[in-house]
Amino acid sequence: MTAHPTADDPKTEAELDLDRKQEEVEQSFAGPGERLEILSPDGTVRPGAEVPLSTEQVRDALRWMMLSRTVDVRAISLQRQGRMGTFSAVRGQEASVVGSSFALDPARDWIVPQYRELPGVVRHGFPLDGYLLYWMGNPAGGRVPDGVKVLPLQIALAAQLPHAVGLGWGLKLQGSDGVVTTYFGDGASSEGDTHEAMNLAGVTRAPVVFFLQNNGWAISTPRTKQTAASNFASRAEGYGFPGVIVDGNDLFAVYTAMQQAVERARRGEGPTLIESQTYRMGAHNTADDPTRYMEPVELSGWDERDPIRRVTSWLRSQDAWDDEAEREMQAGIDRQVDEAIESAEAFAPPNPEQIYTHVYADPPERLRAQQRAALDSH
Ligand SMILES: Cc1ncc(C[n+]2csc(CCOP(=O)(O)OP(=O)(O)O)c2C)c(N)n1
Repeated sequence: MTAHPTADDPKTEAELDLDRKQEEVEQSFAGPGERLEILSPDGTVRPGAEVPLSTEQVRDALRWMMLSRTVDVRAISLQRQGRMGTFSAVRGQEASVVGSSFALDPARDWIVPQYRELPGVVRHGFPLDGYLLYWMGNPAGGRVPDGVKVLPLQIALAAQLPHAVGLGWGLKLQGSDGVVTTYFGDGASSEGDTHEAMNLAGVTRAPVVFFLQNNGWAISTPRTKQTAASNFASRAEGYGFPGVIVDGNDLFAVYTAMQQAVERARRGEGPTLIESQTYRMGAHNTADDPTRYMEPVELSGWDERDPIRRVTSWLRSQDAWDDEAEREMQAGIDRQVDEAIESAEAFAPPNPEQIYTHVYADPPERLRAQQRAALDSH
């Protein structure tokens, strides 16, 4: 609630302005309908709610979240040193990505990612060094190892959604019980591809979970300018399937919503749209400067809802976490990330003519000529 100045507690105009902005932030994320929430920001479980994972599973999920945050920090530093082209951090969205990926079975389910789902795709089998190579601009990082059910990262917004539906429909026609999950942002949801994909998925009842990460921003465009609807999940009704809103900073709620959507798809009942209301706690990528368009008060409000702190608080309340456990886990993660960086940097750097390979099985003469010219120029 906005505070009002009183005789005992007079507030300056600037403080009132900050209060108003904070309230606007709260309101822009609160769905008018039911939003699934289990783990409160203070790490306690809401009355009547059930914890859907074992303590061991929660520790494992926390490890993926901490790995993700460690990679964020290291990748930004590598980019600043000129050792990485660019990078889009996951910071703030760890519970959204990890909670959803935990409901997927890497042996039969597919992930069709955007580009901000590192812990999900790596848990699913995509190598961490390959992920780093991708952002280093090396085409070797775009290669998905055989047997790993992940499609390449997608930079062209929403272009992955029709692929996901085609894949899901194909699995259905083959009689497989595999489910396809595709990730996209609130910005990507405004693209035509999103609507075509959702319509086709509804009509074919393809086993697809549309996982929309509403992280508040599409670079500098706020979520409030992205749609005139009060939330994104309600769009699903128009395509003939359910839409649910979940607190995207709550690992337990995201997992629960996702598990229900996956089970629904496995039973042959078709797609679900999940709107995960989360927050990008930082820059869009290393080329962006959020201080140009984000209010500091907005960021501090979300800092209090840090998804990692929320999970560690819960684990501590179960006597399943302490400083020693954290040091040990972090040390193991640091070693893993060091090794992945070393391995990625050991790959031969790409040559300019490589941008022409793996585009066409049989390239047209015009492209062959361009490739020869690139080859001759160095
Ligand atoms: C078709 C297309 N248009 C524009 C861009 C430039 N672009 C890259 S990321 C981005 C914002 C994406 O926002 P959102 O979908 O919400 O995902 P987020 O990065 O916030 O996770 C834009 C406009 C693009 N990559 N593809």
